[in-house]
Amino acid sequence: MKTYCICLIFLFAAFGCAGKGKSPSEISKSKDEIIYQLDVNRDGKIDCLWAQNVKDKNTPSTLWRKDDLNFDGKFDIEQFYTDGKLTLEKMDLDFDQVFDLVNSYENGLLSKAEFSLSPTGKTDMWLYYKEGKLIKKEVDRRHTGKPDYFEFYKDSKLERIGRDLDGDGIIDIWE
Ligand SMILES: [Ca+2]
Ligand SMILES: [Ca+2]
Ligand SMILES: [Ca+2]
Repeated sequence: MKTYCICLIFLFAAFGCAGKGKSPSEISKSKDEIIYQLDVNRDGKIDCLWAQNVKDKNTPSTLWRKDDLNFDGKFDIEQFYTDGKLTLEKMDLDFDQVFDLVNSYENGLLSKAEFSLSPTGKTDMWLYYKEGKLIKKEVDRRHTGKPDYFEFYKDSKLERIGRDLDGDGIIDIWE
């Protein structure tokens, strides 16, 4: 399901708000900021909403955007930008109105991905990246709120696996 939805997100990115021949409408405008909306599939429900920083007229940059990926009238992805660069992204991958993935970016590169894959809605998997490459994966397999399974990567290759058996956050066994 999640994989399917992630594919959908990429499809949407390719053919959604950025699609040709669709023109957004302005819903609010100040000297610094314009908010746009777009109904991609023309069903009367807004699918894309975004704000542009227009302080510098020559180089407008995105401030934030929200997208409805499955056209149910509810936004499933929220993105926040600083100086035109994506810094934070929240995604509801199974369209239940609860975010399942939060991505953090540094200098435009993914630095951290936090997944909530269990029905509890709590974060249960953390992926850490350095210069865009995966360096560590932590998983809360026992649903205690803390990771108990750890994977360490070098040059994106799995090097070591650690497990915390007693829940004190310290790795007890290495594989
Ligand atoms: Ca729509
Ligand atoms: Ca939706
Ligand atoms: Ca969800």
